[in-house]
Amino acid sequence: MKSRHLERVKQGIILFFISCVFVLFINGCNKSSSPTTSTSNGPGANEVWMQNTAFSPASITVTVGTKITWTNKDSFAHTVTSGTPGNQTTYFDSGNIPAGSTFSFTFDSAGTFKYFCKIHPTVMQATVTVK
Ligand SMILES: [Cu+2]
Repeated sequence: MKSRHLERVKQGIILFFISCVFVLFINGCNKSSSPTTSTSNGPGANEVWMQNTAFSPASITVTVGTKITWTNKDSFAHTVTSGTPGNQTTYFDSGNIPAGSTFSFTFDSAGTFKYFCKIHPTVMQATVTVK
């Protein structure tokens, strides 16, 4: 009786260690694959976020023909309007971009294009440089 009981305990311990190794192995796999899924932590290439009442990045450089997409990450509206607060130009104007929405514009000519948000002109000013 006693030896049988000891065998059961031994088997139990072995099973416990096997499952521990298995769990560690699974966790290790999840950890090693997480960097590839964490790429959505910031704006991607040719992308600008409107977040915390700011354009991020505030300065972006692209090549002629590139389409830039602005995404409104805030819970209120913004605009993407060419020019400066005192001197708006007619190159592009998104109108109000609601929370969670996007606006895209393709830059077909080289130059330095300043833009701003008409709702928050004093704090939201940025530049697109097209080469
Ligand atoms: Cu704004």
